[in-house]
Amino acid sequence: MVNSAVFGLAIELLLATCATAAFDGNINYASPSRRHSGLGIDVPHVSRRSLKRGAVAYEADELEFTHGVASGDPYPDSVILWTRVAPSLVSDTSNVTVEGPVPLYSHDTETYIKADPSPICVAWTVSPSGSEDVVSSGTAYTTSDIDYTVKVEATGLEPFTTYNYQFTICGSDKISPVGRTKTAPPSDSDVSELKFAVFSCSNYPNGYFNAYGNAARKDEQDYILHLGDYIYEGNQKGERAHEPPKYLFSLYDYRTRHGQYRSDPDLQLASQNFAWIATWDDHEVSNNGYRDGSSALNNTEESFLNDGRVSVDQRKMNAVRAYFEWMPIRQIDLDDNLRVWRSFQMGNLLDLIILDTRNYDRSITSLDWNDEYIDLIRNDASRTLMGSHQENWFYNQLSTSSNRGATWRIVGNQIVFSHIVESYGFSGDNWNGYMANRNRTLKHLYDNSISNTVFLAGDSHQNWVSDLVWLDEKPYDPETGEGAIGVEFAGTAVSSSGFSGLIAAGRAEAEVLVDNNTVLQWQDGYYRGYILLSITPEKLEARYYGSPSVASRNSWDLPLANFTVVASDNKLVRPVGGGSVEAGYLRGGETKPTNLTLNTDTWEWDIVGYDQMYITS
Ligand SMILES: *[C@@H]1O[C@H](CO)[C@@H](O)[C@H](O)[C@H]1NC(C)=O
Ligand SMILES: *[C@@H]1O[C@H](CO)[C@@H](O)[C@H](O)[C@H]1NC(C)=O
Ligand SMILES: *[C@@H]1O[C@H](CO)[C@@H](O)[C@H](O)[C@H]1NC(C)=O
Ligand SMILES: *[C@@H]1O[C@H](CO)[C@@H](O)[C@H](O)[C@H]1NC(C)=O
Ligand SMILES: *[C@@H]1O[C@H](CO)[C@@H](O)[C@H](O)[C@H]1NC(C)=O
Ligand SMILES: CC(=O)N[C@H]1CO[C@H](CO)[C@@H](O)[C@@H]1O
Repeated sequence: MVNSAVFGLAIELLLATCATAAFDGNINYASPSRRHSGLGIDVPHVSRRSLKRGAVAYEADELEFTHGVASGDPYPDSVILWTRVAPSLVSDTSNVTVEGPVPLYSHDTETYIKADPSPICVAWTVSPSGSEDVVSSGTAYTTSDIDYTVKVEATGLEPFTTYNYQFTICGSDKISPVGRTKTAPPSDSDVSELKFAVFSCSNYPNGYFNAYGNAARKDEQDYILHLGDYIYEGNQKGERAHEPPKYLFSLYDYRTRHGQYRSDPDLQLASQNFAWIATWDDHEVSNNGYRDGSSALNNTEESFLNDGRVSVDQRKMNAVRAYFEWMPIRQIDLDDNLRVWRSFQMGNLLDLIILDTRNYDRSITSLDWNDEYIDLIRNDASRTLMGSHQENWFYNQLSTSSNRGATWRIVGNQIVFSHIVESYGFSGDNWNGYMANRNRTLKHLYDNSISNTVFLAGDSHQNWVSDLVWLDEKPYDPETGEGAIGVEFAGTAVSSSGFSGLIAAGRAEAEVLVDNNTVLQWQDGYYRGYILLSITPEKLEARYYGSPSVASRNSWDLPLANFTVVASDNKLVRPVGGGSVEAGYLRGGETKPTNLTLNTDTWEWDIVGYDQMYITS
């Protein structure tokens, strides 16, 4: 006779094993790290909870795909797919109440059972574009523990191939929008061309995400790069006021903010149709962040007494966990101090080296109240922007990439690298605040004769194009570019404020900046926008696009300037920018606004809407 209690237990164990397998299908249960108990989710616990008597399942008609779909981190045979399926738009409220330090997850079973019915099951399929054949599929669970996000790795794919993907609520006909994505070329293949749209600094209340929408609709790029400040932690008001209406501290705060940003139709369109490769800058956590704090948060007892009631580390963990739940990003090795720096080998054409100059292991940065001090120590040999582990990896990546014969090294970096003095002096919050780290990078490139390195940067909300040069150490001729070791393309913001004046004043400011800085070839602070990089074995082209106003949702998309780098030249092609740009100031060239709706007598826009750049400034 079978002992029914034992039999029941066996069934339950069996169910628990199956359930754990489906939980494993969702990468976010290990988000950002299963080995950091305070950060990861206790999956066996969630699984047991769902098997308790009284746990109720949602019906499919109680659920929605609330925030579209997204994909990212393409490999030759796999890609990350993302969606969110939930009873409402609202993020999980487990940490809303903030009395004293913000709690991480309480493992109070009673709370969970009441708050959280059984896991939601989602099935996903991937088909080559233009075909109905399912070539990769699976199921995954999600629960409130991970804010109802679903993140899976679709494997077994063909390289450099466009795929469609879709999620379905298991056992129902409720489907997500169809997403489109593309795998990477194999590292040893010949690739004739790759195109990337490069974005940074998307501040939601400041303006509409026209840059995302325009690039997505033009549909030229293979992949999207985001160099950080994808969300902002502030509390701006206005017609696109921040949600929640407060500075972000708790896990709930950061999740809600990610949800608000991902509700934007232009961001949704860009997420749905392209594989993203993203890294963070400061605002994903807090303004002017570094290893031990940020401009508005010192790591002191004081921080528990203000309205944040949170330590620097706890706040960073909340931000990082929400980021990993909401972004289609791989977990490379988060047990290494929340590492996001990683690289992508894309054929023999290029290596994309993605850095974290912000949160990983950065020495103190400029925090407003300490700017004079930072000015004194910017040349201090002990200061690091990346921490020694990442720094060694970075140099190793540059060498390995060069040795394997990849034509280009594209450095996806947050902050401006070039030695540029601004009206107030050198920034302490970009590479110029960390001269030793900067010099070692240049020394590595020069000593090892590493060619074709192109730095990308965001963070500054303005456009800066420079030859990559070690001034005062190596000879450099700004006329010809002789002596440079590469190029830097720093890009403006999607919507964050840049130069706040009329377009003519922006050009005048740009002229002074170019005159003041030997390496700087083009500058423009007026426009919001993005860069479209087109890379072939022979040359790299950077096309800068500008949005004349983000005060409304519109499709105005001006080509501002184009730059070319010929392989092995290690400098911008002369005449730089073809000798003519639409905006800003070009060294030795002309600024020729060709758009007739711009009145060049007054330097103001003739059509309604253009005269206001931002919603708020
Ligand atoms: C952090 O500490 C500095 C130095 O004591 C102080 O000037 C600054 O106001 C503090 N910032 C915050 C947000 O508490
Ligand atoms: C340019 O340099 C001059 C002289 O060093 C300085 O006073 C001015 O602030 C600088 N302007 C800009 C925009 O960097
Ligand atoms: C970096 O290199 C510049 C140019 O040679 C030099 O002036 C500066 O002192 C160096 N700083 C450090 C910390 O190596
Ligand atoms: C001027 O720019 C706007 C916005 O991109 C565009 O709609 C319009 O066609 C342009 N006009 C000309 C004459 O190029
Ligand atoms: C840059 O190149 C694009 C594509 O060829 C072209 O449409 C645009 O007019 C060019 N812009 C400038 C400022 O030369
Ligand atoms: C589900 C969960 O962990 N909820 C907790 C969120 O924070 C409040 C206040 O600290 C706790 O009471 C809940 O148990």
